[in-house]
Amino acid sequence: MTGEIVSINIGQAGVQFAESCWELYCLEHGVEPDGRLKCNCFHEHKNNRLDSIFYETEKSLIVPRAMFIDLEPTVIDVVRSGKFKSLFHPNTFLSGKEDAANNFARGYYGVGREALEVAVERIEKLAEDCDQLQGFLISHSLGGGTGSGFTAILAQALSQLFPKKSKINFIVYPSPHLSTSMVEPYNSLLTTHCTMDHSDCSFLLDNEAIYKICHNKLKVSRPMYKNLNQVISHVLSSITTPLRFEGSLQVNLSAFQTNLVPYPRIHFPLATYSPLMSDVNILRSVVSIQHLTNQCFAPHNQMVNCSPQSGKYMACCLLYRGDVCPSKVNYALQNIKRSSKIHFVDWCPTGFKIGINSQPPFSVPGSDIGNSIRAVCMLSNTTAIREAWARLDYKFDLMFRKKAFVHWYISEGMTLDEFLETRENMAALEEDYKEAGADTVFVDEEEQGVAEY
Ligand SMILES: Nc1nc2c(ncn2[C@@H]2O[C@H](COP(=O)(O)OP(=O)(O)OP(=O)(O)O)[C@@H](O)[C@H]2O)c(=O)[nH]1
Ligand SMILES: [Mg+2]
Repeated sequence: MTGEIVSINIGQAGVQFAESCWELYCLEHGVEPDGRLKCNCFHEHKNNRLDSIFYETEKSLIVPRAMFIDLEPTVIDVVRSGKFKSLFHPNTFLSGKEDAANNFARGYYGVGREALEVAVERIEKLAEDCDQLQGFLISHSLGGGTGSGFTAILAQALSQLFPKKSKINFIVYPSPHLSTSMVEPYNSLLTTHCTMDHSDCSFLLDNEAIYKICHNKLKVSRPMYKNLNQVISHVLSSITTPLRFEGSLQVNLSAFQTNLVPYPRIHFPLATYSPLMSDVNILRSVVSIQHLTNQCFAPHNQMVNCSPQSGKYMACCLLYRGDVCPSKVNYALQNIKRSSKIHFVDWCPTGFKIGINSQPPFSVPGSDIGNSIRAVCMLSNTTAIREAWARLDYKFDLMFRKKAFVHWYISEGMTLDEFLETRENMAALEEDYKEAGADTVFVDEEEQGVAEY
């Protein structure tokens, strides 16, 4: 027993990609859309840790430990009346009357603050129903007003109420092509600043990178959010597999952090997934363990556009699932190390943490991603992720230099100082990554003494 996880999904992006995730989780755990179990064998299957993300009612219905929160009703209403309308408890859904209009300050100070109390009450209730709560998985966008501002106040509240529990964020990083507003760079950085000390580990899901995966690898001619969300659901499913299914190498939420986060602020690992192929291509290809492992180091399988080849790795966790033989994994990794394609920082041993779970990957029928007998998700903490922050910092500066759009934030109660503090903190984050990647300089103590003298 390693405890339960509560999933909190905020704003349009958070709610929509979480719905895709829950569809996949239900399939993997044998839960029907109406909350009944497909057959007893799933329930009795030792390895199925159904209680980690679901609870069972007195009528033997299976209910997700989840909250969907949005400041406006339309997106949540679609989920509430959709395929899974009978699966979720009515209290799972919390929506307001008007959204945060792409404005962090409205989500943080305005309409968001009014929704906070009820949201916290419901989350506390979910937490009370757990025997041994491990932590929270929080899904949201960086660019939306609710996804940014409301997530930030909620994160601060959760930190106070549950200081010891893990908080893992899955964050949609804005893409200029799919962007819905000019001010996404402001919202993104303001949230990152406000949640820096309230998230233990945050996975960026870059819509641009995922769009390219859908278009170039999965051959979807015009990818929509639905297609992007399917890719995201496979990544989240792999990351949470060790929490949801017993395996030979167990990883709980705190083990993730211990292995991936060398310093509290350096907590933005890069996720890479393989195989990303349609059903037809999977049938034609050999998805050997070596091939899957090599693909983890290929830029077109990354969830964030950045170049790890030009950065350094600080940690690497590979989570395999399905038909996977440990000796073949070791062999594949030896080959990778030998190829010297990847570089670790000099203060960290070149070790890989491996997780293997026999639970195979599933695909929702009709999904763009084919069914494979095995898959791997690599979570690596690389200094290259700094590029993603540098891109947003640059865009923030372009607008902020002219104070463009700033009055919308000020009129909701924000001050210019908050913008300045945010930007300073982000500059410091970029520096932190630079320092982490710099070679260690060993200073001879005697020499140092002479120099000082
Ligand atoms: N991957 C993915 N990204 C989405 C989805 N919906 C919106 N986005 C992205 O999320 C950002 C916009 O944030 P939203 O989540 O729509 O905004 P919100 O949190 O509802 O906030 P407000 O509507 O401003 O109150 C943009 O970068 C969009 O491209 C989705 O279903 N999947
Ligand atoms: Mg919205």
